[in-house]
Amino acid sequence: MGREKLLREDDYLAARADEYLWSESNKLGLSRRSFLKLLAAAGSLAPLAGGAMRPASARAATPQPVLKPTPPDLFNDFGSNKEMRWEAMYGRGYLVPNELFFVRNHTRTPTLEVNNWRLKIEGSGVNRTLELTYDDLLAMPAVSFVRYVECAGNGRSFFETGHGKKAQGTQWKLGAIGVAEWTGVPLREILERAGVKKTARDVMPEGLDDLKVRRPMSLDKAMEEDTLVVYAMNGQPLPADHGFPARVLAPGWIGVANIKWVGRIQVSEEPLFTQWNTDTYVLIGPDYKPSAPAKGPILSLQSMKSALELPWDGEITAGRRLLRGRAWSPQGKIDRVEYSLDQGKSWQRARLREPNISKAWVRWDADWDARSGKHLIRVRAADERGNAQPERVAFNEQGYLNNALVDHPITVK
Ligand SMILES: Nc1nc2c(c(=O)[nH]1)N[C@H]1C(S)=C(S)[C@@H](COP(=O)(O)O)O[C@H]1N2
Ligand SMILES: [Mo]
Repeated sequence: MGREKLLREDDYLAARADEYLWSESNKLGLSRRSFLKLLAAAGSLAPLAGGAMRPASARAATPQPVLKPTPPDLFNDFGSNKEMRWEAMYGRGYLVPNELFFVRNHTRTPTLEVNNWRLKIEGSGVNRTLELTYDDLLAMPAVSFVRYVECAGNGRSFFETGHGKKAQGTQWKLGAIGVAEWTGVPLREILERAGVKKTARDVMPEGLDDLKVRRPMSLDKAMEEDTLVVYAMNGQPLPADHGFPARVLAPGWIGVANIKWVGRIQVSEEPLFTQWNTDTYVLIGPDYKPSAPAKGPILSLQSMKSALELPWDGEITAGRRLLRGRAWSPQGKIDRVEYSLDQGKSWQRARLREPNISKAWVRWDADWDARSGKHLIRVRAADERGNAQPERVAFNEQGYLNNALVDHPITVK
């Protein structure tokens, strides 16, 4: 094949589509001709020539719970939940790229048509019902904040290690968290447009997914400057799996308060209850008392944690290396990170790297002369408000908010 210069967009796309056909047909063991026939039969030649290079064979017959690719080197697979592998963050920057951001779906990612999408604000707590289109939302003043979203169940699997009792739910290690730059409109602005009343108490965003996941927050939380209706993530339109066309961002609060695919926000003068604040996302266990109609204390804030950018129970080669990780708190900047190589007998201070953003995280590192053998690395963080990670956390049946210290196993060869 001659090598022409690909300077024009059209030529470039045509040539790439061509190369792509070749490689796909080779992979399938087909001749180029029969592969073309196959594509034509599937009616997929037109989008292919337009640059949307997706083979007919890649189209799944059954809908997947998560739409983006989640390769095993980046994610632990729990069906509709995909956990970020911490070692994939080693050698990256501050933000988690959209491709690597964890996904937590109660059911599955819906595919929504932006032209039909509306956001409705209604209820006894507003003077008028407001309906916004996507364009209306984009026409409002935008703000951006770097914040984390973390699942209330992050760290859940360590209840089994620490208490010998398995909590119900996805057995996350520490990868159900991500930090992104979120762009959108302050929820406060939207509520004010709807004439939010002084007597309003609860604000409940509702998703357009199968279960219509919804979860109230206090009016105070809804009115914070960084509580947003978000339509962009790390400079990209919000990906389908993360809530396209719009989601709520409720910084520092449990993951489920960050409602994806938001279609309605109910504002009420009465406290609001749903299964997501009476039965789930409440603490149930011997150390917790029910408070009707909730079966236990209702969760709001996440808990402070820290993690290492190392494979879990994996292998690394011996030598001088930078031990690296991140630490985060829902209540302020991280003030201190320490690590122990002897199960907490002695602690060394880690260096903190800029930026250090409240309700996001700080990157930390330390020099480590990794000698061969099996190691357990324990990390603990403290924030500027004087909160420190506890040694132990009381068990709760659904395994929420486990921020007890973790011994990270690693083998040095
Ligand atoms: N509509 C809707 N919103 C939702 C969920 C859901 O299943 N449906 N999952 C919640 C939970 S439990 C978490 S931890 C976060 C995860 O956000 P992510 O998938 O963008 O990482 O979304 C929350 N928002
Ligand atoms: Mo979650």
